[in-house]
Amino acid sequence: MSTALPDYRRKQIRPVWCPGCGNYGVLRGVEKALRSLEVPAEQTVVVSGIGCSGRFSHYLNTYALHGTHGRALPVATGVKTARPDLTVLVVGGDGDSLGIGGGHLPHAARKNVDLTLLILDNYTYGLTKGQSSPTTPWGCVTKTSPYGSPEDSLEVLPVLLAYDVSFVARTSSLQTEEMAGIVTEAMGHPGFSVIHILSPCVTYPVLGWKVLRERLAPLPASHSPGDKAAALQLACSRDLIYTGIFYSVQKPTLDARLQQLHQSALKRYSSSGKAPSIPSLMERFI
Ligand SMILES: Cc1ncc(C[n+]2csc(CCOP(=O)(O)OP(=O)(O)O)c2C)c(N)n1
Ligand code: SF4
Repeated sequence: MSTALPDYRRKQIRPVWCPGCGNYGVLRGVEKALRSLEVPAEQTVVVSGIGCSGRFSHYLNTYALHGTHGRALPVATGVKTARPDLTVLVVGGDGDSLGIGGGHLPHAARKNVDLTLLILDNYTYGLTKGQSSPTTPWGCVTKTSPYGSPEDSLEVLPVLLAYDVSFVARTSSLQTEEMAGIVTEAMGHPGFSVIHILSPCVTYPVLGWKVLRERLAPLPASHSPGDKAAALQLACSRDLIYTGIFYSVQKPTLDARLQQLHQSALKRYSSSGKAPSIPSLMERFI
């Protein structure tokens, strides 16, 4: 596939999201980021899970893998490990990334696999018509909680910081310019980067645009992304919902560690005088 840059929108497939859905803003922000990075579209793979957010991968003119519910991260880890030269973007909803797929997050974090995950959080399961999700706030009425949700919502950013994800940011569908800048930074970050994107569902509204307009605030200019304790404190803010880059540190990536292993295994074989071959390796297991 060869694509004339810098056009990343897939013209043949129009988004089927409801008019007014926050996901349109996310698509605009991501397109802007891809344009500013000028990553070749044929070198880019978007892996998505199932949900309205999962349809994201259809709408960009890149390679795409629309997999199963909750499994985008392990699939993307496989893609990146087999082809470290590719740029891999992962997209999932709050249900996909934090509910059914939530168990994959700590492992992507400890591997520091070089991926960017966008969590499109609308506080509900949009595709399946508005059930409560891990981020539905306590007391909210949804299809599965007609008397109000009896559960607390997951604190997304504190959880990501506790997992030591090496790049943690938050933005919203209202802020496509800011989002483009954050996505650009995240995709340039060597390691696992996660962006929590508040993106309202207008058809099953739990998170409303009004809340975003009233409560979003940029991180204080004095915040240093290397300061985890400060990042955690700001992530726990209840009144203001801060947006920006909370945390960013450099750690070895999975790919760099695998390359190292590869080199030391080759060294061991060459010092033994035997060339490594698949049959000689298999012999050890027979
Ligand atoms: C294994 C499995 N369980 C359940 C479903 C049904 N299902 C599809 S999407 C979805 C939730 C989607 O919510 P979210 O991930 O928050 O994405 P949104 O639609 O809100 O963007 C569910 C429960 C499924 N497809 N596969
Ligand atoms: S159901 Fe909600 S999340 Fe899904 S496309 Fe419609 S507005 Fe967007």
